[in-house]
Amino acid sequence: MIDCAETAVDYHSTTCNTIKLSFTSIILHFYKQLMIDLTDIKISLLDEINKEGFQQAGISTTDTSPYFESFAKWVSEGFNGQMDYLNRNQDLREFPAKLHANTCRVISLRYDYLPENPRFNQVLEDQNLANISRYALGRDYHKLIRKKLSRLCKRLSNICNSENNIELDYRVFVDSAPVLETSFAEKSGLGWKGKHTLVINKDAGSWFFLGEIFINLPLPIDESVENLCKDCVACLSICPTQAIIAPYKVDARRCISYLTIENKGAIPVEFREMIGNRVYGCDDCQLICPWNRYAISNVNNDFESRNNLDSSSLLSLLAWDEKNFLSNFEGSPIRRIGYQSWLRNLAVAIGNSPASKANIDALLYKQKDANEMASEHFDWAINLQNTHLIDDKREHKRNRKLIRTIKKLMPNHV
Ligand code: B12
Ligand code: SF4
Ligand code: SF4
Repeated sequence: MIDCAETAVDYHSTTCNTIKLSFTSIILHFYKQLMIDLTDIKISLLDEINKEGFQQAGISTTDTSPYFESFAKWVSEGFNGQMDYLNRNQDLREFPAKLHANTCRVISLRYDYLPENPRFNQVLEDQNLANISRYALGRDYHKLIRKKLSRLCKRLSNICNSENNIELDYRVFVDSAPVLETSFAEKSGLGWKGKHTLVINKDAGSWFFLGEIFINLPLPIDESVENLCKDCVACLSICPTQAIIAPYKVDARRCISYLTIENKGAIPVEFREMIGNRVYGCDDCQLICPWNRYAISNVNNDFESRNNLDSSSLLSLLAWDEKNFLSNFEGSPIRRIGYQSWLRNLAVAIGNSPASKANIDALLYKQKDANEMASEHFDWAINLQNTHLIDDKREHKRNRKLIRTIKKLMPNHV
Protein backbone atom coordinates (compact mmCIF):
# COMPACT_ATOMS: atom_id res chain seq x y z
CA MET A 1 0.00 0.00 0.00
CA ILE A 2 1.32 3.44 -0.89
CA ASP A 3 0.02 6.86 -0.03
CA CYS A 4 0.60 10.16 -1.80
CA ALA A 5 4.24 11.18 -2.43
CA GLU A 6 3.59 14.29 -0.40
CA THR A 7 3.31 12.00 2.60
CA ALA A 8 6.96 11.07 2.18
CA VAL A 9 7.94 14.71 2.39
CA ASP A 10 5.69 15.31 5.43
CA TYR A 11 7.25 12.36 7.12
CA HIS A 12 10.69 13.69 6.32
CA SER A 13 9.97 17.01 8.01
CA THR A 14 9.04 15.30 11.27
CA THR A 15 12.25 13.28 11.69
CA CYS A 16 14.60 13.75 14.55
CA ASN A 17 17.44 16.26 13.91
CA THR A 18 20.31 13.94 14.82
CA ILE A 19 19.57 11.47 12.06
CA LYS A 20 18.29 14.12 9.70
CA LEU A 21 21.02 14.00 7.05
CA SER A 22 21.11 10.29 6.44
CA PHE A 23 17.39 10.02 6.72
CA THR A 24 16.97 12.83 4.19
CA SER A 25 19.03 10.96 1.63
CA ILE A 26 17.06 7.76 2.17
CA ILE A 27 13.80 9.64 1.77
CA LEU A 28 15.09 11.47 -1.29
CA HIS A 29 16.19 8.21 -2.84
CA PHE A 30 12.82 6.67 -2.09
CA TYR A 31 11.05 9.75 -3.44
CA LYS A 32 13.09 9.77 -6.69
CA GLN A 33 12.47 6.07 -7.26
CA LEU A 34 8.79 6.60 -6.58
CA MET A 35 8.65 9.43 -9.13
CA ILE A 36 10.27 7.20 -11.76
CA ASP A 37 7.79 4.43 -10.99
CA LEU A 38 4.84 6.81 -11.09
CA THR A 39 5.91 8.27 -14.42
CA ASP A 40 6.27 4.72 -15.80
CA ILE A 41 2.82 3.83 -14.53
CA LYS A 42 1.34 6.90 -16.17
CA ILE A 43 2.97 5.93 -19.48
CA SER A 44 1.58 2.39 -19.13
CA LEU A 45 -1.88 3.81 -18.39
CA LEU A 46 -1.82 5.96 -21.52
CA ASP A 47 -0.74 2.89 -23.53
CA GLU A 48 -3.57 0.81 -22.12
CA ILE A 49 -6.56 3.16 -22.55
CA ASN A 50 -6.89 2.62 -26.32
CA LYS A 51 -7.23 -1.11 -25.84
CA GLU A 52 -10.56 -0.42 -24.14
CA GLY A 53 -11.59 2.12 -26.77
CA PHE A 54 -10.95 5.29 -24.74
CA GLN A 55 -9.54 8.15 -26.76
CA GLN A 56 -7.92 10.21 -24.02
CA ALA A 57 -7.07 10.30 -20.32
CA GLY A 58 -6.04 13.15 -18.07
CA ILE A 59 -4.98 13.22 -14.44
CA SER A 60 -5.85 15.77 -11.77
CA THR A 61 -5.61 16.23 -8.02
CA THR A 62 -8.69 15.70 -5.87
CA ASP A 63 -9.06 19.40 -5.05
CA THR A 64 -12.60 20.43 -6.09
CA SER A 65 -12.36 24.17 -5.51
CA PRO A 66 -13.65 26.43 -6.97
CA TYR A 67 -15.98 24.01 -8.79
CA PHE A 68 -17.66 22.59 -5.72
CA GLU A 69 -18.60 26.07 -4.46
CA SER A 70 -20.33 26.96 -7.79
CA PHE A 71 -22.01 23.58 -7.81
CA ALA A 72 -23.34 24.02 -4.25
CA LYS A 73 -24.62 27.50 -5.10
CA TRP A 74 -26.35 26.16 -8.22
CA VAL A 75 -28.13 23.48 -6.18
CA SER A 76 -29.04 25.94 -3.42
CA GLU A 77 -30.74 28.10 -6.05
CA GLY A 78 -32.93 25.14 -7.04
CA PHE A 79 -31.62 24.72 -10.62
CA ASN A 80 -31.40 20.95 -10.07
CA GLY A 81 -35.21 20.63 -10.02
CA GLN A 82 -36.27 17.15 -8.85
CA MET A 83 -32.75 15.70 -9.16
CA ASP A 84 -32.46 15.32 -5.38
CA TYR A 85 -29.40 13.13 -5.71
CA LEU A 86 -27.47 16.30 -6.58
CA ASN A 87 -28.36 17.65 -3.17
CA ARG A 88 -27.14 14.60 -1.26
CA ASN A 89 -23.67 13.41 -0.18
CA GLN A 90 -22.13 16.84 -0.63
CA ASP A 91 -19.09 16.00 1.50
CA LEU A 92 -18.37 12.97 -0.70
CA ARG A 93 -18.67 15.18 -3.78
CA GLU A 94 -16.37 17.81 -2.34
CA PHE A 95 -13.76 15.38 -0.97
CA PRO A 96 -13.13 12.41 -3.29
CA ALA A 97 -11.06 10.67 -0.58
CA LYS A 98 -14.27 10.41 1.47
CA LEU A 99 -16.01 8.70 -1.42
CA HIS A 100 -13.13 6.26 -1.81
CA ALA A 101 -10.49 6.17 0.93
CA ASN A 102 -6.87 6.98 0.02
CA THR A 103 -7.80 8.61 -3.28
CA CYS A 104 -5.27 11.27 -4.20
CA ARG A 105 -5.66 11.43 -8.00
CA VAL A 106 -8.59 11.38 -10.39
CA ILE A 107 -8.06 9.95 -13.87
CA SER A 108 -10.68 11.32 -16.28
CA LEU A 109 -11.31 9.44 -19.50
CA ARG A 110 -13.03 10.33 -22.75
CA TYR A 111 -15.17 7.93 -24.76
CA ASP A 112 -16.45 9.27 -28.10
CA TYR A 113 -19.95 8.22 -29.08
CA LEU A 114 -20.59 9.76 -32.49
CA PRO A 115 -21.09 7.00 -35.09
CA GLU A 116 -19.83 7.22 -38.69
CA ASN A 117 -23.06 8.62 -40.12
CA PRO A 118 -25.30 10.15 -37.45
CA ARG A 119 -27.85 11.56 -39.98
CA PHE A 120 -28.85 14.39 -37.65
CA ASN A 121 -30.85 16.31 -40.20
CA GLN A 122 -33.49 13.65 -40.84
CA VAL A 123 -35.27 14.20 -37.55
CA LEU A 124 -34.91 17.95 -37.75
CA GLU A 125 -36.38 18.10 -41.24
CA ASP A 126 -39.28 15.73 -40.64
CA GLN A 127 -41.35 16.57 -37.57
CA ASN A 128 -43.24 13.28 -37.90
CA LEU A 129 -40.06 11.45 -36.88
CA ALA A 130 -38.95 10.99 -33.27
CA ASN A 131 -35.92 13.08 -32.35
CA ILE A 132 -33.94 11.02 -29.81
CA SER A 133 -30.66 12.40 -28.55
CA ARG A 134 -27.62 10.84 -30.13
CA TYR A 135 -26.19 9.33 -26.95
CA ALA A 136 -29.32 7.24 -26.32
CA LEU A 137 -29.80 5.60 -29.73
CA GLY A 138 -27.53 2.64 -28.96
CA ARG A 139 -26.33 0.78 -25.88
CA ASP A 140 -26.54 2.14 -22.35
CA TYR A 141 -23.21 3.86 -21.81
CA HIS A 142 -23.23 3.43 -18.02
CA LYS A 143 -22.73 -0.33 -18.08
CA LEU A 144 -20.50 -0.37 -21.13
CA ILE A 145 -18.03 2.23 -19.89
CA ARG A 146 -17.97 0.93 -16.31
CA LYS A 147 -16.97 -2.50 -17.63
CA LYS A 148 -14.26 -0.98 -19.79
CA LEU A 149 -12.93 1.05 -16.85
CA SER A 150 -12.85 -2.01 -14.59
CA ARG A 151 -10.92 -4.06 -17.17
CA LEU A 152 -8.50 -1.17 -17.66
CA CYS A 153 -7.92 -0.93 -13.90
CA LYS A 154 -7.28 -4.64 -13.54
CA ARG A 155 -4.58 -4.44 -16.19
CA LEU A 156 -3.09 -1.35 -14.59
CA SER A 157 -3.18 -3.03 -11.21
CA ASN A 158 -1.21 -5.98 -12.62
CA ILE A 159 1.38 -3.64 -14.10
CA CYS A 160 1.76 -1.85 -10.76
CA ASN A 161 2.11 -5.11 -8.90
CA SER A 162 4.40 -7.00 -11.19
CA GLU A 163 6.61 -4.25 -12.57
CA ASN A 164 6.63 -1.72 -9.75
CA ASN A 165 5.67 -3.68 -6.65
CA ILE A 166 2.99 -1.11 -5.91
CA GLU A 167 -0.50 -2.00 -4.77
CA LEU A 168 -3.16 -0.06 -6.65
CA ASP A 169 -6.32 0.89 -4.81
CA TYR A 170 -9.00 2.16 -7.19
CA ARG A 171 -12.70 2.72 -7.87
CA VAL A 172 -14.39 3.55 -11.18
CA PHE A 173 -17.30 5.90 -11.88
CA VAL A 174 -19.57 6.80 -14.79
CA ASP A 175 -22.32 9.30 -14.10
CA SER A 176 -23.45 7.26 -11.09
CA ALA A 177 -21.98 8.79 -7.97
CA PRO A 178 -21.38 12.20 -6.39
CA VAL A 179 -18.47 13.04 -8.66
CA LEU A 180 -17.93 16.41 -10.36
CA GLU A 181 -17.14 14.75 -13.66
CA THR A 182 -16.93 17.73 -15.98
CA SER A 183 -14.85 19.65 -13.43
CA PHE A 184 -12.22 16.91 -13.15
CA ALA A 185 -12.22 16.55 -16.95
CA GLU A 186 -11.54 20.28 -17.27
CA LYS A 187 -8.86 20.23 -14.56
CA SER A 188 -7.09 17.32 -16.24
CA GLY A 189 -6.99 18.97 -19.66
CA LEU A 190 -9.49 16.76 -21.52
CA GLY A 191 -11.09 19.97 -22.67
CA TRP A 192 -12.81 23.07 -21.34
CA LYS A 193 -16.34 23.54 -20.06
CA GLY A 194 -18.29 25.24 -22.80
CA LYS A 195 -20.93 27.87 -22.12
CA HIS A 196 -23.46 25.03 -22.41
CA THR A 197 -21.49 23.42 -19.48
CA LEU A 198 -20.40 20.30 -21.40
CA VAL A 199 -16.70 19.58 -21.89
CA ILE A 200 -15.32 20.39 -25.35
CA ASN A 201 -12.04 19.17 -26.77
CA LYS A 202 -10.56 21.35 -29.48
CA ASP A 203 -9.64 18.34 -31.63
CA ALA A 204 -12.68 16.18 -30.92
CA GLY A 205 -15.69 18.38 -30.10
CA SER A 206 -18.04 17.39 -27.28
CA TRP A 207 -19.75 14.16 -28.39
CA PHE A 208 -18.15 12.03 -25.70
CA PHE A 209 -18.94 10.49 -22.35
CA LEU A 210 -16.77 10.91 -19.31
CA GLY A 211 -15.64 8.26 -16.86
CA GLU A 212 -13.29 8.43 -13.88
CA ILE A 213 -10.88 6.29 -11.94
CA PHE A 214 -10.09 7.30 -8.37
CA ILE A 215 -6.65 6.01 -7.35
CA ASN A 216 -4.26 6.07 -4.44
CA LEU A 217 -1.16 6.81 -6.53
CA PRO A 218 0.12 10.38 -6.82
CA LEU A 219 0.62 10.11 -10.59
CA PRO A 220 1.96 13.25 -12.32
CA ILE A 221 -0.96 15.56 -13.09
CA ASP A 222 -1.91 17.18 -16.41
CA GLU A 223 -2.43 20.84 -17.19
CA SER A 224 -5.85 22.27 -17.97
CA VAL A 225 -6.39 23.83 -21.42
CA GLU A 226 -7.51 27.25 -22.56
CA ASN A 227 -11.26 27.95 -22.81
CA LEU A 228 -11.91 28.63 -26.50
CA CYS A 229 -15.58 29.67 -26.37
CA LYS A 230 -14.44 33.30 -26.54
CA ASP A 231 -17.27 35.54 -27.88
CA CYS A 232 -19.44 32.73 -29.21
CA VAL A 233 -22.96 32.45 -27.80
CA ALA A 234 -24.42 30.07 -30.41
CA CYS A 235 -25.59 27.50 -27.83
CA LEU A 236 -27.34 30.12 -25.72
CA SER A 237 -29.22 31.45 -28.76
CA ILE A 238 -30.28 28.10 -30.25
CA CYS A 239 -31.52 26.46 -27.03
CA PRO A 240 -35.24 25.88 -27.65
CA THR A 241 -36.22 26.58 -24.03
CA GLN A 242 -33.56 29.17 -23.11
CA ALA A 243 -32.26 26.72 -20.53
CA ILE A 244 -28.73 28.16 -20.70
CA ILE A 245 -29.75 31.16 -18.63
CA ALA A 246 -26.24 32.63 -18.62
CA PRO A 247 -22.88 31.47 -19.95
CA TYR A 248 -21.86 28.33 -17.99
CA LYS A 249 -25.23 28.15 -16.22
CA VAL A 250 -27.97 25.72 -17.18
CA ASP A 251 -31.31 25.83 -15.41
CA ALA A 252 -31.98 22.08 -15.55
CA ARG A 253 -35.71 22.66 -14.99
CA ARG A 254 -35.89 24.29 -18.43
CA CYS A 255 -33.61 21.83 -20.22
CA ILE A 256 -35.36 19.36 -22.56
CA SER A 257 -32.98 16.65 -21.42
CA TYR A 258 -34.29 17.09 -17.88
CA LEU A 259 -37.93 17.56 -18.90
CA THR A 260 -38.02 14.37 -20.99
CA ILE A 261 -35.68 12.13 -18.96
CA GLU A 262 -35.20 13.12 -15.32
CA ASN A 263 -38.59 14.67 -14.71
CA LYS A 264 -40.99 12.03 -13.38
CA GLY A 265 -44.18 14.07 -13.47
CA ALA A 266 -46.00 16.31 -15.90
CA ILE A 267 -44.06 18.46 -18.33
CA PRO A 268 -44.96 22.09 -17.55
CA VAL A 269 -47.30 23.37 -20.29
CA GLU A 270 -45.09 26.41 -21.00
CA PHE A 271 -42.34 24.11 -22.38
CA ARG A 272 -44.42 21.60 -24.34
CA GLU A 273 -44.48 23.36 -27.71
CA MET A 274 -40.78 24.23 -27.42
CA ILE A 275 -39.94 20.54 -27.11
CA GLY A 276 -40.97 19.94 -30.74
CA ASN A 277 -40.42 16.30 -31.76
CA ARG A 278 -37.73 15.60 -29.10
CA VAL A 279 -38.81 12.52 -27.17
CA TYR A 280 -35.66 11.70 -25.22
CA GLY A 281 -32.99 14.29 -24.44
CA CYS A 282 -31.77 17.08 -26.66
CA ASP A 283 -28.64 17.74 -28.69
CA ASP A 284 -29.19 21.24 -30.02
CA CYS A 285 -26.51 23.03 -27.97
CA GLN A 286 -23.96 20.51 -29.24
CA LEU A 287 -25.22 20.51 -32.84
CA ILE A 288 -24.75 24.25 -33.14
CA CYS A 289 -21.32 24.34 -31.45
CA PRO A 290 -18.59 25.27 -33.96
CA TRP A 291 -16.09 22.99 -32.19
CA ASN A 292 -18.12 19.96 -33.19
CA ARG A 293 -16.88 20.32 -36.74
CA TYR A 294 -13.84 18.52 -35.29
CA ALA A 295 -15.91 15.76 -33.70
CA ILE A 296 -14.44 12.32 -34.17
CA SER A 297 -16.63 9.37 -35.12
CA ASN A 298 -16.14 6.26 -33.03
CA VAL A 299 -15.34 3.32 -35.27
CA ASN A 300 -16.62 0.82 -32.67
CA ASN A 301 -20.31 0.27 -33.24
CA ASP A 302 -21.28 0.42 -29.53
CA PHE A 303 -23.43 3.45 -30.03
CA GLU A 304 -24.87 2.70 -33.45
CA SER A 305 -28.60 3.30 -33.55
CA ARG A 306 -30.65 0.21 -32.70
CA ASN A 307 -34.14 -0.66 -34.00
CA ASN A 308 -33.94 2.21 -36.54
CA LEU A 309 -34.45 4.62 -33.67
CA ASP A 310 -32.70 7.40 -35.59
CA SER A 311 -35.47 7.44 -38.20
CA SER A 312 -38.61 6.07 -36.54
CA SER A 313 -41.93 7.79 -36.93
CA LEU A 314 -43.61 9.04 -33.77
CA LEU A 315 -46.72 7.04 -34.60
CA SER A 316 -44.80 3.78 -35.00
CA LEU A 317 -43.25 4.26 -31.55
CA LEU A 318 -46.63 5.15 -30.05
CA ALA A 319 -47.97 1.82 -31.31
CA TRP A 320 -45.66 -0.12 -28.93
CA ASP A 321 -47.31 -1.55 -25.84
CA GLU A 322 -45.43 -1.77 -22.54
CA LYS A 323 -44.07 -5.21 -23.40
CA ASN A 324 -42.65 -3.93 -26.70
CA PHE A 325 -41.20 -0.92 -24.87
CA LEU A 326 -39.38 -3.13 -22.36
CA SER A 327 -38.08 -5.64 -24.88
CA ASN A 328 -37.12 -3.15 -27.60
CA PHE A 329 -35.24 -1.04 -25.07
CA GLU A 330 -33.41 -3.91 -23.42
CA GLY A 331 -29.88 -2.56 -22.72
CA SER A 332 -30.86 0.98 -23.73
CA PRO A 333 -30.80 3.99 -21.39
CA ILE A 334 -34.32 4.87 -22.56
CA ARG A 335 -35.77 1.89 -20.67
CA ARG A 336 -35.01 3.63 -17.37
CA ILE A 337 -37.60 6.39 -17.82
CA GLY A 338 -40.42 3.80 -17.85
CA TYR A 339 -43.35 3.35 -20.20
CA GLN A 340 -45.55 6.15 -18.83
CA SER A 341 -42.89 8.85 -19.23
CA TRP A 342 -42.24 7.48 -22.73
CA LEU A 343 -45.96 7.80 -23.59
CA ARG A 344 -45.97 11.31 -22.08
CA ASN A 345 -43.04 12.37 -24.27
CA LEU A 346 -44.52 10.82 -27.42
CA ALA A 347 -47.88 12.52 -26.81
CA VAL A 348 -46.20 15.93 -26.54
CA ALA A 349 -44.15 15.34 -29.71
CA ILE A 350 -47.16 14.12 -31.70
CA GLY A 351 -49.12 17.13 -30.49
CA ASN A 352 -46.35 19.29 -31.94
CA SER A 353 -46.09 17.45 -35.27
CA PRO A 354 -47.98 18.64 -38.39
CA ALA A 355 -51.69 18.27 -37.60
CA SER A 356 -53.42 15.23 -39.13
CA LYS A 357 -56.41 13.00 -38.53
CA ALA A 358 -54.06 10.01 -38.25
CA ASN A 359 -52.29 11.68 -35.31
CA ILE A 360 -55.55 12.48 -33.54
CA ASP A 361 -56.90 8.94 -34.06
CA ALA A 362 -53.67 7.37 -32.77
CA LEU A 363 -53.62 9.61 -29.69
CA LEU A 364 -57.29 8.87 -28.93
CA TYR A 365 -56.70 5.13 -29.32
CA LYS A 366 -53.55 5.00 -27.19
CA GLN A 367 -54.77 7.24 -24.39
CA LYS A 368 -56.36 4.18 -22.74
CA ASP A 369 -52.85 2.87 -21.88
CA ALA A 370 -51.75 6.14 -20.27
CA ASN A 371 -51.91 6.72 -16.51
CA GLU A 372 -53.36 9.93 -15.11
CA MET A 373 -50.09 11.87 -15.43
CA ALA A 374 -49.46 10.84 -19.05
CA SER A 375 -53.12 11.01 -20.07
CA GLU A 376 -53.30 14.76 -19.48
CA HIS A 377 -50.54 15.18 -22.12
CA PHE A 378 -52.71 13.26 -24.58
CA ASP A 379 -55.58 15.72 -23.93
CA TRP A 380 -53.18 18.58 -24.52
CA ALA A 381 -51.84 17.03 -27.73
CA ILE A 382 -55.27 16.20 -29.16
CA ASN A 383 -56.40 19.72 -28.43
CA LEU A 384 -53.35 21.18 -30.14
CA GLN A 385 -53.76 18.98 -33.19
CA ASN A 386 -57.47 19.81 -33.42
CA THR A 387 -57.07 23.53 -33.19
CA HIS A 388 -53.82 23.77 -35.22
CA LEU A 389 -52.31 25.89 -32.50
CA ILE A 390 -48.77 24.87 -33.29
CA ASP A 391 -46.51 27.65 -34.34
CA ASP A 392 -44.96 25.65 -37.17
CA LYS A 393 -43.13 28.60 -38.60
CA ARG A 394 -41.01 29.35 -35.54
CA GLU A 395 -39.95 25.72 -35.04
CA HIS A 396 -39.17 25.35 -38.74
CA LYS A 397 -37.10 28.52 -38.77
CA ARG A 398 -35.02 27.27 -35.85
CA ASN A 399 -34.58 23.84 -37.38
CA ARG A 400 -33.61 25.32 -40.76
CA LYS A 401 -30.82 27.20 -38.98
CA LEU A 402 -29.58 23.98 -37.34
CA ILE A 403 -29.82 22.08 -40.64
CA ARG A 404 -27.77 24.75 -42.44
CA THR A 405 -25.15 24.67 -39.67
CA ILE A 406 -24.85 20.88 -39.71
CA LYS A 407 -24.52 20.84 -43.52
CA LYS A 408 -21.76 23.41 -43.27
CA LEU A 409 -19.86 22.07 -40.25
CA MET A 410 -20.34 18.35 -40.67
CA PRO A 411 -21.07 17.66 -44.37
CA ASN A 412 -20.41 13.96 -43.83
CA HIS A 413 -22.85 13.72 -40.98
CA VAL A 414 -26.08 14.92 -42.57
C1 B12 B 1 -27.16 16.50 -13.66
C2 B12 B 1 -26.66 16.26 -15.06
C3 B12 B 1 -27.46 16.72 -16.10
C4 B12 B 1 -28.64 17.65 -15.87
C5 B12 B 1 -28.11 19.07 -15.59
C6 B12 B 1 -27.08 19.55 -16.64
C7 B12 B 1 -26.15 20.65 -16.24
N1 B12 B 1 -25.68 21.38 -17.21
O1 B12 B 1 -25.86 20.84 -15.06
C8 B12 B 1 -29.44 17.48 -17.21
C9 B12 B 1 -30.47 16.38 -17.02
C10 B12 B 1 -30.16 18.72 -17.70
C11 B12 B 1 -28.33 16.99 -18.13
C12 B12 B 1 -28.38 17.09 -19.49
C13 B12 B 1 -27.39 16.66 -20.34
N2 B12 B 1 -26.30 15.91 -20.01
CO1 B12 B 1 -25.81 15.55 -18.24
N3 B12 B 1 -25.07 15.22 -16.48
C14 B12 B 1 -25.46 15.56 -15.31
C15 B12 B 1 -24.46 15.08 -14.24
C16 B12 B 1 -25.03 13.84 -13.55
C17 B12 B 1 -24.08 16.15 -13.19
C18 B12 B 1 -23.75 17.52 -13.81
C19 B12 B 1 -23.71 18.60 -12.77
O2 B12 B 1 -23.08 18.43 -11.74
N4 B12 B 1 -24.41 19.72 -13.00
C20 B12 B 1 -24.50 20.78 -12.08
C21 B12 B 1 -23.79 22.08 -12.56
C22 B12 B 1 -23.95 23.14 -11.50
O3 B12 B 1 -22.46 21.87 -12.65
P1 B12 B 1 -21.43 22.48 -13.75
O4 B12 B 1 -21.90 22.24 -15.11
O5 B12 B 1 -20.16 21.88 -13.34
O6 B12 B 1 -21.32 24.09 -13.68
C23 B12 B 1 -21.20 24.90 -12.55
C24 B12 B 1 -19.79 25.27 -12.12
O7 B12 B 1 -18.81 24.30 -12.42
C25 B12 B 1 -19.54 26.65 -12.70
N5 B12 B 1 -18.65 26.80 -13.88
C26 B12 B 1 -18.08 25.84 -14.60
N6 B12 B 1 -17.29 26.35 -15.51
C27 B12 B 1 -17.34 27.69 -15.41
C28 B12 B 1 -16.68 28.68 -16.12
C29 B12 B 1 -16.94 30.00 -15.83
C30 B12 B 1 -16.22 31.05 -16.58
C31 B12 B 1 -17.87 30.32 -14.80
C32 B12 B 1 -18.20 31.71 -14.50
C33 B12 B 1 -18.51 29.30 -14.09
C34 B12 B 1 -18.23 27.98 -14.39
O8 B12 B 1 -20.78 27.16 -13.05
C35 B12 B 1 -21.82 26.24 -12.87
C36 B12 B 1 -22.74 26.78 -11.80
O9 B12 B 1 -23.60 27.67 -12.38
C37 B12 B 1 -23.20 14.75 -15.14
C38 B12 B 1 -22.37 13.57 -14.63
C39 B12 B 1 -21.59 13.97 -13.38
N7 B12 B 1 -21.67 13.17 -12.36
O10 B12 B 1 -20.92 14.98 -13.38
C40 B12 B 1 -23.83 14.46 -16.53
C41 B12 B 1 -23.07 14.93 -17.76
C42 B12 B 1 -22.59 16.34 -17.52
N8 B12 B 1 -24.11 14.97 -18.84
C43 B12 B 1 -23.69 14.64 -19.96
C44 B12 B 1 -24.48 14.71 -21.15
C45 B12 B 1 -23.95 14.02 -22.39
C46 B12 B 1 -25.71 15.42 -21.14
C47 B12 B 1 -26.58 15.76 -22.37
C48 B12 B 1 -25.81 16.15 -23.62
C49 B12 B 1 -27.53 14.55 -22.68
C50 B12 B 1 -28.55 14.80 -23.79
N9 B12 B 1 -28.16 14.71 -25.04
O11 B12 B 1 -29.70 15.04 -23.52
C51 B12 B 1 -27.42 16.94 -21.82
C52 B12 B 1 -26.77 18.31 -22.09
C53 B12 B 1 -27.46 19.47 -21.44
C54 B12 B 1 -26.50 20.57 -21.00
N10 B12 B 1 -26.32 21.61 -21.81
O12 B12 B 1 -25.91 20.46 -19.92
C55 B12 B 1 -22.23 14.23 -19.96
C56 B12 B 1 -21.36 15.34 -20.57
C57 B12 B 1 -20.13 14.87 -21.32
C58 B12 B 1 -19.31 16.07 -21.77
N11 B12 B 1 -18.80 16.05 -22.98
O13 B12 B 1 -19.13 17.00 -21.03
C59 B12 B 1 -21.97 13.98 -18.40
C60 B12 B 1 -20.59 14.33 -17.91
C61 B12 B 1 -22.27 12.48 -18.16
C62 B12 B 1 -21.11 11.58 -18.58
N12 B12 B 1 -20.59 10.79 -17.67
O14 B12 B 1 -20.66 11.57 -19.70
N13 B12 B 1 -27.28 16.46 -17.43
S1 SF4 C 1 -29.78 20.11 -24.20
FE1 SF4 C 1 -31.25 21.30 -25.42
S2 SF4 C 1 -32.62 22.24 -23.92
FE2 SF4 C 1 -30.81 21.52 -22.78
S3 SF4 C 1 -29.43 23.27 -22.73
FE3 SF4 C 1 -28.87 22.11 -24.58
S4 SF4 C 1 -30.09 23.03 -26.22
FE4 SF4 C 1 -30.99 23.69 -24.27
S1 SF4 D 1 -21.60 26.99 -29.02
FE1 SF4 D 1 -20.03 28.54 -28.73
S2 SF4 D 1 -20.35 29.30 -26.62
FE2 SF4 D 1 -21.48 27.38 -26.81
S3 SF4 D 1 -20.05 25.86 -26.07
FE3 SF4 D 1 -19.75 25.94 -28.30
S4 SF4 D 1 -18.08 27.46 -28.59
FE4 SF4 D 1 -18.83 27.68 -26.49
